[in-house]
Amino acid sequence: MSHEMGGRDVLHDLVVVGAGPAGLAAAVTAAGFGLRVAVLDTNARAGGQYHRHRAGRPPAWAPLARLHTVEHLAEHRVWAVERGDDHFTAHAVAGERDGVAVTVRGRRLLLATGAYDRQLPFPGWDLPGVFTAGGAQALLKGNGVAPGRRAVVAGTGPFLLPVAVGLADAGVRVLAVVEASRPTPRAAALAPHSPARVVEAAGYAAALARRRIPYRTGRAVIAAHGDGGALGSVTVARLDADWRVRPGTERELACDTLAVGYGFTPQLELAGQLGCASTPDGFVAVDTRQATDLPGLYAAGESTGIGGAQLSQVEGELAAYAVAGRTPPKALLRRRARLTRFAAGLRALYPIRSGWSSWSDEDTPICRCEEVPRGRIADAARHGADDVRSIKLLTRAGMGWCQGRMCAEATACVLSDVLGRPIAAPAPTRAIAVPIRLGDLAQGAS
Ligand SMILES: Cc1cc2nc3c(=O)[nH]c(=O)nc-3n(C[C@H](O)[C@@H](O)[C@H](O)COP(=O)(O)OP(=O)(O)OC[C@H]3O[C@@H](n4cnc5c(N)ncnc54)[C@H](O)[C@@H]3O)c2cc1C
Repeated sequence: MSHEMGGRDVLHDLVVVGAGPAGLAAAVTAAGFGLRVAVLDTNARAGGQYHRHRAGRPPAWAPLARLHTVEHLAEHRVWAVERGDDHFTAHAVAGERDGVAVTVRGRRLLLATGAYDRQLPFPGWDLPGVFTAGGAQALLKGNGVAPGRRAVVAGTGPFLLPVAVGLADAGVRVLAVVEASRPTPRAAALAPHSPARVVEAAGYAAALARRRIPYRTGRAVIAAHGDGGALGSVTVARLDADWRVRPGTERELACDTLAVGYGFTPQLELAGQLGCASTPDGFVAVDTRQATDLPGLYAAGESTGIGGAQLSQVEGELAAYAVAGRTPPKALLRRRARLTRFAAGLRALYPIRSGWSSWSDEDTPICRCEEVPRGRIADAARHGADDVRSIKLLTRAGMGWCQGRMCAEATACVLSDVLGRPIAAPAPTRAIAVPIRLGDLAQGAS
């Protein structure tokens, strides 16, 4: 088995999984305290989702300039983490093709694995031309590629704004931003908690206005229609307070691209492997030092709560103080408290309402990997399946490439609709966190 620098023989003070705002801020802060740090990330370039950038075009972000102070293991997919008596081991596969098994050990481990886009199924959401909002943005930011020519941006939350502006900047004609929620004037009360974010949002709003891109609230894309296999148009409808369609309000918009996102879901596979405690709403539970309930294990960023890049960075820095046994500056603690209040306020402004599940019909695919339609899941529920795992065994929903990351929550909602009581999507407890080949598994295990 081959190993890179940072293999079994070196015991780091801190191993970080995830080079986004949280992980990288933690890594460079800990390195600044003299700790030996390794940071592993799936991507070729550090920065995570917010600071995603193209080769040769680094964003202006201070921790990236200090990347040389840590051992940055790019293109390392961590598929398992283990806890020994006095250290943690991360098992990764390095490189895109013909992956090389790499193990990295550390006295402390920080999980900063972020989140991914949350999707709500509707007829046609599997058509070519329908992107997650984050996917469309990743193409623009990471590859400089515009996904199409005429786009609609839909879903809920402030993240739709940078996606729409990014598309417009890239020359895409953005027909509308379709926001399912109805943010109220109460939003103004959040401004003192994060003036920088408010200025950022105002900048996006001004950019939309300049380009005459309409921002429609209380509406959703409830269906996408194919034109010779690819996206040709979408149906936009007004919603009631529970997100059910107001009959007679449906309008069709011709477009070749739909970027759609309903917030974010935390990436919890590695935390699930170690069995650390979670919060009632399904995030990694941490204390004020960003420590989990397992000694030596820390978590920061979106995996501990959806709160934006600035909060993730502050949490990462606080985790580094804790790992180094230092007292954090009071200003940093105050900043976290302010940003946490801002994030909680935003979540309250953009909730997901249960009426969305009425947008899908019997034929709508819920699990796209295994092509399992809503009707088959409902049938299995009527035949006695009363949890997401039984549905998986009976219908294969959640058994494909994404292993339920995209469909587990929607499957639980369909089940809840049929059974008439709330059903929760199970927390991930997979022995293998990311798709790897059997050969990689054999190498890593030997
Ligand atoms: C697709 C997407 C786009 C976003 N765009 C914006 C935006 O434009 N503006 C905004 O304000 N917020 C945006 N957000 C929200 C955003 O995630 C941030 O608030 C911020 O980037 C969170 O920082 P983080 O460090 O917690 O996670 P991230 O930035 O998500 O970083 C996590 C890193 O961990 C890595 N990782 C995860 N699992 C593994 C593993 N098993 N092995 C190795 N590496 C792993 C990932 O590749 C990633 O680089 C976006 C979120 C997503 C999901």
